[in-house]
Amino acid sequence: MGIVNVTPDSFSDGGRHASTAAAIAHAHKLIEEGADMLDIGGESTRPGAQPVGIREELGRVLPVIEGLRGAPVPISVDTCKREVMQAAISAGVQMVNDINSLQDASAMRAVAAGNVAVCLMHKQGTPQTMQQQPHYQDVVAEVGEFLRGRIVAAEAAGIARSRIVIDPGFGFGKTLEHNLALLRELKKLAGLGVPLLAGLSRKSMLGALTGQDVGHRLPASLAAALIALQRGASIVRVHDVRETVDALKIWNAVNEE
Ligand code: PT1
Repeated sequence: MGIVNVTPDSFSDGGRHASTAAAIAHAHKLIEEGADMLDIGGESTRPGAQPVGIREELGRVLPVIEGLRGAPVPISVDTCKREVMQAAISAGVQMVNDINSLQDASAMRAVAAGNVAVCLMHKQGTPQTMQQQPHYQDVVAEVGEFLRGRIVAAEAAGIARSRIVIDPGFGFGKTLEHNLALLRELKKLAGLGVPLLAGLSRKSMLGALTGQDVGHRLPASLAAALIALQRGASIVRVHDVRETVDALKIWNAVNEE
């Protein structure tokens, strides 16, 4: 899964058009590099990020989704807002990636009615404050219990199990030790019986381990993606598609024997 962030272009006064065109061009580049799906997001959820209003987020992601109509890979929308989900579903996305795990009942209904896939992700707290004091007794058990509950809730709302993907939410209200425990024991989450998505690309846990700033975390990101796949992930959400595809070619070749 290739990441396409749609953020306002602070340099261009052409405003929306420049960032829309840049995001669509980037999406095409990721497809050419071998992405099997794309995740389009208009609201940052990294630690400390500020929320974006509905109109602003819609204005960012919808033109990109519309511009990608007919693309040869499925498109996911990264949002926790019901209005954005509905508009994106009408515009043809095949998946909703909700870091809030459809805990908003209207978001749950929108996805159920829309007949699309969904990624249910664990987080503790909200992006503004989640890294202040993450706390768990047993992070792997608690994340697993949460995700199990969300699968049950989604199925009860009419979302078929075959349309559900789960995600431990690396970096979302987790210390380095919590993130490492989740990666180490990812197999336990794979045991919940639905495909597992892992988003580790360029995250601060990799910076904490390597001392590298965000622009120099590609080697760490490749290692993390491979480890996640070896431990049961089916989808890796990454910025660097070409490099990740190459790494996976080695893993696939070895596994074919
Ligand atoms: C993710 C994810 C996401 N991550 C899914 N969606 C982000 N399903 C956005 C850091 O610690 O893992 N899974 N959508 C980006 N969020 C973060 C969080 C970015 C933490 C950076 C960090 O650096």
